[in-house]
Amino acid sequence: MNQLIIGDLSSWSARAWICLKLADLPFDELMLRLVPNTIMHMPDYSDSSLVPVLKVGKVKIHDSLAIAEYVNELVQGRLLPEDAMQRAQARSLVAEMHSGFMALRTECPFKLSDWKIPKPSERLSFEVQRLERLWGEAQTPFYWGKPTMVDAFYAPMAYRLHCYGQHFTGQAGAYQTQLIEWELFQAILQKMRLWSVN
Ligand SMILES: N[C@@H](CCC(=O)N[C@@H](CS)C(=O)NCC(=O)O)C(=O)O
Repeated sequence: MNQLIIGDLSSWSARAWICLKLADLPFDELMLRLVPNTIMHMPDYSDSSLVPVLKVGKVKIHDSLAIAEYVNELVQGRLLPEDAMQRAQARSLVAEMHSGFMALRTECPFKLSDWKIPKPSERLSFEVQRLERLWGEAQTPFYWGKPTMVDAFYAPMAYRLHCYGQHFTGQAGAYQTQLIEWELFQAILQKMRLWSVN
């Protein structure tokens, strides 16, 4: 059986976990407590010292985006929209989440409870507005109507913003609420809450 190695306070792990569940693929999971510098001494789990990692036999697929794309291939593309143009846009959204929003990541680290931003930077405000614009274009209940990897990638961000006191109104807010309440997101959140010491 494939094994997904994830971390207790890891939004990237949550994204990979949701993709596997969305694809309905069987897997075992191993949750590691993310104490700084521990994973680098656990090469059996992760060569990169980061989670998530999906172990498929002897092969370790690391990085949430690589796992999402691998899983998408296994289920004949079900994790992305069928339409080619929408698929390209969906990939842009996933890529932007994966490589962007650096101020949000730095100034608002992923937490499991409410938190305050000391003094938001200009860049952080821009990124929050950017998310509001993107999410304002979402369909309901999911970005492309049916759940895709876009929703898996944005769900932890929806919750993160909520924890930092940012809840959008209008369509962006409706989408944010839907992501937070999504049963797959709530399921991984509960696991992390049980496992985390924070
Ligand atoms: N680009 C990677 C980022 C993975 C990452 O940064 N993982 C963090 C947790 S969210 C980690 O493993 N940190 C190691 C540690 O805290 O020891 C991905 O998308 O999977």
